[in-house]
Amino acid sequence: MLPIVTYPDKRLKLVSKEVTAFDAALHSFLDDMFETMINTNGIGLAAIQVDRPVNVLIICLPNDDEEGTQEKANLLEIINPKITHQEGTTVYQEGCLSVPKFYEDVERFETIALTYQDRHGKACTLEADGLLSIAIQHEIDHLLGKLFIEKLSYGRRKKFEKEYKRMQKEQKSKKS
Ligand code: QAP
Ligand code: CO
Repeated sequence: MLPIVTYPDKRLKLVSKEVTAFDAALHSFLDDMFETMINTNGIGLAAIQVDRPVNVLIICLPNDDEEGTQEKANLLEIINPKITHQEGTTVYQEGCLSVPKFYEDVERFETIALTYQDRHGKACTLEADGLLSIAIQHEIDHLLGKLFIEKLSYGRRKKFEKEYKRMQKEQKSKKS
């Protein structure tokens, strides 16, 4: 388990760097990211959220049944992504492991196409829509140092800051 960096930590604002070494260290980091994401009930995680500003993100959507199991067979490991096409708009209530317990509607492109590399450095392409497209866009924003709360309207952002500060105060008083 790796510790998650949470808002308002400034490290979340860093722009991540390209990955050039597709070696055993990268593979064990990807495995640690997966374990961390599953243990924290996440469906997507960017490396910067575990304090590594490199262009790596993982996504594992739950099965579309009652259990909603996340199978490693469905894990997507996306390295050095580049969006090559984007089209349409869609709105979804997003959350983020780095902004715990807060969910708000965000507008994204409906369909995207991208190129990326897998854990071995192999060039891949992917077309995505639905939840996968939203998750990829959310995680690519992390690589650019952006959080979903930055996409909220002025009023909703103010409401978020107020609620989040109150929550942090409550957490602090519980600890001490
Ligand atoms: C990004 O988000 C995402 O607040 C991944 O208490 C967002 O995994 C992909 C989570 C929207 C698709 C649609 C958030 C877990 C997980 C929390 C996550 C929390 C526990 C968020
Ligand atoms: Co996030």
